[in-house]
Amino acid sequence: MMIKQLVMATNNANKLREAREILAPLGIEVLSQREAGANCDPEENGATFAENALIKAKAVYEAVTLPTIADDSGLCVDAMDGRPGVHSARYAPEGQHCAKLLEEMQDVPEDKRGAAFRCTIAYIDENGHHIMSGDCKGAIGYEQRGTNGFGYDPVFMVGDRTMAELTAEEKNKISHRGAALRELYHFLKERYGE
Ligand code: ITT
Repeated sequence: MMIKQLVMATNNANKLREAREILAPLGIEVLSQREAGANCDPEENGATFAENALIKAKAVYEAVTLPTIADDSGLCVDAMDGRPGVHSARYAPEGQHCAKLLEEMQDVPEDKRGAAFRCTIAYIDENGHHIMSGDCKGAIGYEQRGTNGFGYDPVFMVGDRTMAELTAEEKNKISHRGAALRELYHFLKERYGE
């Protein structure tokens, strides 16, 4: 039987909203960890997105024993050797991530401003765990633009707009999170049928 409901192990309301927007049309309801009765915030001390996603998913799965996903994601900037990467959330104090990144990138020329958002999803149920990933390639702009989305979206250019200037629907179609969650859907269909 196809899974109809998942718990998302996150304290990030924007990730939860996007996962709902992406999975609802596919027939999967996403409960927050709080709705499922878990209140977890484990230390994310893994060296990779996959390790951290699994740490978060396991903590909540142990509390709720319902099919659970966790998302570990971040921004990898070419000119910064892939930083901030797994440290994206800890790169700057709350609300200062975009400004700090623009400052660190201020002398980097146009053709060296490439970057990618990466998202790894860990899924766990009673049959074990599975890891999925998605990427979204773009470039770092020169100023913050747009008010949609969250995090680094106002400085991440896809074509001539920032991710924060896209509608939710436009973002979800091309985003790292959209790609990883659609892969999750295909995995679940393989494992559990239609
Ligand atoms: P949880 O661990 O509770 O899920 P978190 O916000 O701490 O929430 P991460 O540890 O995975 O999540 O850190 C992700 C970082 O990458 C964080 O700074 C986000 O703002 C940023 N990020 C992830 N996806 C993004 C997106 O779609 N747009 C902009 N920034 C994003």
